[in-house]
Amino acid sequence: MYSQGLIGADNKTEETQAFLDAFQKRIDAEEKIEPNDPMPLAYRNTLIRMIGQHAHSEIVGMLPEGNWITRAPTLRRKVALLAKVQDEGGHGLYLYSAAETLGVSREQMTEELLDGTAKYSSIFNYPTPTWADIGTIGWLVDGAAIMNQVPLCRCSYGPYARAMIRVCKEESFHQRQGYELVKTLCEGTAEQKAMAQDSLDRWWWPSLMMFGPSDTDSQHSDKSMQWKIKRFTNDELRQKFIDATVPQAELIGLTVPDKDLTWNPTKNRGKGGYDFGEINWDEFWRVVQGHGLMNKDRIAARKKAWDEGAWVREAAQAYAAKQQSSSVA
Ligand code: BYC
Repeated sequence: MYSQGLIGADNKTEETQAFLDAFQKRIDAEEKIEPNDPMPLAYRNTLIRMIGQHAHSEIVGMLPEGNWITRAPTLRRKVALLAKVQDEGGHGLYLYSAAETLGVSREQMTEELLDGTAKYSSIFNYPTPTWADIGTIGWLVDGAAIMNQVPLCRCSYGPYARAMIRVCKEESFHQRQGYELVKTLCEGTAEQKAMAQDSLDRWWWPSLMMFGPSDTDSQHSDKSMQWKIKRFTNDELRQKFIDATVPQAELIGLTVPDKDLTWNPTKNRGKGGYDFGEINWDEFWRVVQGHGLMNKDRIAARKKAWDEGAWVREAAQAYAAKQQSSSVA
């Protein structure tokens, strides 16, 4: 794989202070780090963890929405939903490929997802019992993803940064179609509007949790900021998301389910921002540790797909081996 012989990747090469300083100098100069460049092992491992988690989130994220493809109320909605779910599959594939440039295989990443070693976003462990949830996911979940991922287009690791550019363009479209869906429900019957409000009530807090633990509890943020993998902290991004999203809810006549939500004109260095209520961190950690409503179903679905796809992988490998031996001959 690409990592062979690189500094840090073999666990033997010494990472001297001079090497680490030179690496940081490249980062500070906004140079992109590419797969064959020397990099500290911790930088490599941070990216493998984060890109792997991101790839898994995209693939697991197809499940809650896929649940509604056969029940979309109109052909137009079905086409948009099919395309969106397919886009998420594509994002997963770019991201697995980006992680592979760091010397990890897709098989290994998948095994780690299935055995619980690797994480995926907490948000996908919530169920989608109503059609309004499809709109709310586009609006809030893709909205939160964009807030988090636009800065990742400037991530110091080249393959991740480049993958994010296309992903963000597609997520922006997803966010708009989701908001348009929720807006349509809000302009419909009283029952439809109530369905939209109920959906917002269930998804608001889990969407805020997508940004990760508060900065005081985030283990990886400091190092990731120093290496310019992350450009903003978890709390900074969460605040930006709240400030952008609350007016969108108000515009369509929905109420954000937070009694402590108040406009604070002194926040954000005098630009203003919302104060908001306490996030239920117990719930967050419970879900992250595998005890959310849908964790078991999600992993079972991924395991079934992986097991049932074994023959495809074997056939592809046999075909590749045959092609290679005939080109050698
Ligand atoms: N869920 O030190 P921290 C999408 C874990 S969008 C589960 O702050 P970091 C999509 C974290 O991994 C969603 N686990 O970590 C959208 C760490 O555990 P480990 C995916 C979480 O990495 C629409 C521990 O908590 N987006 O795919 O600095 C449709 C401490 O956290 C969560 C990305 O992955 C969570 N919400 O910051 C379809 C974007 N939050 O690894 C699909 C890229 C934290 O030490 N990732 N943890 O065992 C990131 O920006 C960052 O990894 C995070 C966390 C902000 C998520």
